[in-house]
Amino acid sequence: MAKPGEKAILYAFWASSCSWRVRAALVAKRLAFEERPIDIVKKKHHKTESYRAICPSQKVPALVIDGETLVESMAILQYLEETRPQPSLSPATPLLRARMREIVETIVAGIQPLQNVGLRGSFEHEEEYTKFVRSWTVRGLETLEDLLSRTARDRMYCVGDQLSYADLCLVPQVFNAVSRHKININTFPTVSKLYEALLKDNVFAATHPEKVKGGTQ
Ligand SMILES: N[C@@H](CCC(=O)N[C@@H](CS)C(=O)NCC(=O)O)C(=O)O
Repeated sequence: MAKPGEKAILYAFWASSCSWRVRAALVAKRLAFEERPIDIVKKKHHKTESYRAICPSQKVPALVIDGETLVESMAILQYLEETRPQPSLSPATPLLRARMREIVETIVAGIQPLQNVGLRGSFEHEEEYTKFVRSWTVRGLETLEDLLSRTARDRMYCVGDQLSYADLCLVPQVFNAVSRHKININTFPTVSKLYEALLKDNVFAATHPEKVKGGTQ
């Protein structure tokens, strides 16, 4: 278990959007960490009792830091922000923070749970699952396009002039939409412009799933 001052341990799956949020936050905040792969697709490491002892929901991610084990990606991001405020991932004004949370909620409540790989077992046929996850992802992208066209027009980030939780949630979710769900994001011009620009940012380039795939970072 990582004690205060030691390297953090991130339990994560390379293709998981929730894992990418935390991986990117650790890099943005320049924190040393080791990634321990939890395969949630083929080997199903997350279904083991030993992983359940780490994360009761048996989902990724989990982060061991400061001698504690934390679960739920947004709780982890909040903890990192409160314990390591610089560089900040939260805008300075209440209004911009509200705008950031509008985007975050659209993704963490309105898209991610409705396309989670764990839902597959609730559908008899792959096509039903695919139709379901694609429709909720598209609906969420439509919302994001409207929200971001107000907050991010001609800007590099979702909200204001800094990287925030909103960006950390947006990039992994759009990556899923494109790579897993084969959604054409060109119909969402603000989303796609922001996504392409943010992918070039080191925080996302260094933590990209394709870079992490198959091993620890
Ligand atoms: N609200 C949780 C969601 C975690 C979650 O759904 N993780 C997915 C991967 S992105 C997972 O582990 N799915 C496996 C399953 O549901 O069995 C968080 O933000 O950490």
